[in-house]
Amino acid sequence: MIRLNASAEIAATAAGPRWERAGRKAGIVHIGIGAFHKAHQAVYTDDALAASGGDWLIDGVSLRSADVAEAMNPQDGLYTLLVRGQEGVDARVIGSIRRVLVAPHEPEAVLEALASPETKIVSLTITEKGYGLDPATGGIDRAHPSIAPDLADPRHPRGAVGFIVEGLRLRRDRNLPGFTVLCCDNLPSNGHVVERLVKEFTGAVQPDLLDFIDAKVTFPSTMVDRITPASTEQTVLDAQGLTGLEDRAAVETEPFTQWVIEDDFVAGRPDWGAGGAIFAADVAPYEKMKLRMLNGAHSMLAYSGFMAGHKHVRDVMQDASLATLVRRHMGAAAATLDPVAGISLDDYADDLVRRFENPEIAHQTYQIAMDGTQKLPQRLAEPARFALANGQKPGAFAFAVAAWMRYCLGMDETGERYKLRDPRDAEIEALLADTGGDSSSIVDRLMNLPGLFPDAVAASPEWNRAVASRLETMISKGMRAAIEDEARSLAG
Ligand code: CS2
Repeated sequence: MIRLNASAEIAATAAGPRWERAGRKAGIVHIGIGAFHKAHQAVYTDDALAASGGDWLIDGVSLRSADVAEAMNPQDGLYTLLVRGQEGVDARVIGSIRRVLVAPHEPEAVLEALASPETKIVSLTITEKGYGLDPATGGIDRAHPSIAPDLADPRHPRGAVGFIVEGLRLRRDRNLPGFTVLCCDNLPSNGHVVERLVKEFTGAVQPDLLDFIDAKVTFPSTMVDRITPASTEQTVLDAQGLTGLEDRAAVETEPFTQWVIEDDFVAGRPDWGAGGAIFAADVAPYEKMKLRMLNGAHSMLAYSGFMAGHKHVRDVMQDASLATLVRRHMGAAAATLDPVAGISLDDYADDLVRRFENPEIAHQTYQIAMDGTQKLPQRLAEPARFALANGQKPGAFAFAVAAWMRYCLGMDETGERYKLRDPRDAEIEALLADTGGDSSSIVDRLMNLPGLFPDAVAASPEWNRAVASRLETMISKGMRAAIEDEARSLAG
């Protein structure tokens, strides 16, 4: 079998890019290249190149592992996107990525890409934990592993913020224009978050660069959405079956996709509207809706579903009681939102349920359960704060948080241990070491983890009782009983 690459007969497979790649330059450096970028922004960029052309190829950067580069570079950056819908699987070869750089192996090449006159946009998908955000202040965490080494040695960065700042310093020194920093992670007001981090970091290492950043760099916020499970051996086999070419970099995703972007670019952008991106003056209402309804429900069903023995989201949705709780969660989350222009929140919830039910997508509950401390504030704690302050019942959020706490115990109901996979897992384990399974002390300890819950929530007796009673059932009677009790209490 011929390996997918620029000289393979892709056109013969009917799946190949329908636009000319040769001679185009890269206008985008994307930090954190992985399955999500390949199933989302890179696809919009491929559509934009097909519709309107331009020098908008993407140079991807991996901050840690060489795996993506090793799979993609021998294929000239080409890969197959499998879209798994109820009607079947669609395969398409995406051509928008030019190459992948591995930052720890070739930091100079990454800096040169950032400082290239051709680079106009630096986009990011490095997950919530990649930013070095101090959750208690919203500013930089100077002790964070992605920040501390770069503060000490800013000319040789390792983390995303350090790379961006050093890249901007080089541009300023070479009299080049700035670029747009485009955050595509699930953080509220993600552009503002990154702007604050970049400026605080700059203030600490190179304060004379701040004027350049103020004048020449923008940080539009974006809301990104596409459910993208980790690729598996099956992804690769199905891609090969459909295109007839060997492809080690295939990814799979669902048919639904959404991208809402603040249109504030200092040096232009691809015609992403051609791929369906929406440009809005204020992305915050969309972000909040997605974080609280989609991601909040995801976290709830991931912790409770994992503990109840459901491996995938689609299995959770076949569990009638848990599916009821997913619906209830979306309704409670919707009640904390302002109206979103042009969107019916009821219809949005119906669509989410259908997406979660998609039998073709094997999205693991354990994958979503990862990094809970980075996800809970915007997904569960903020809507809980709103509910408590506005006389709404906090039960849906309390159930979700109790399920996360149960998960934090690190042992399933058969006695099997698993890894929490959270950057604060050691802190959590130490806090829970002597609680002896007592739900009130577990709640007490975890509610007071710095930066996780706003004071108004952590100090609310109503909230603490609501979480502790549910956690007590989860521990003493098991997750199945807790789910049934919760679903029954809604019916009654
Ligand atoms: C999920 C998200 O892993 C998670 O925490 O909730 O990755 C989710 O699938 C995406 O945000 C969907 O756009």
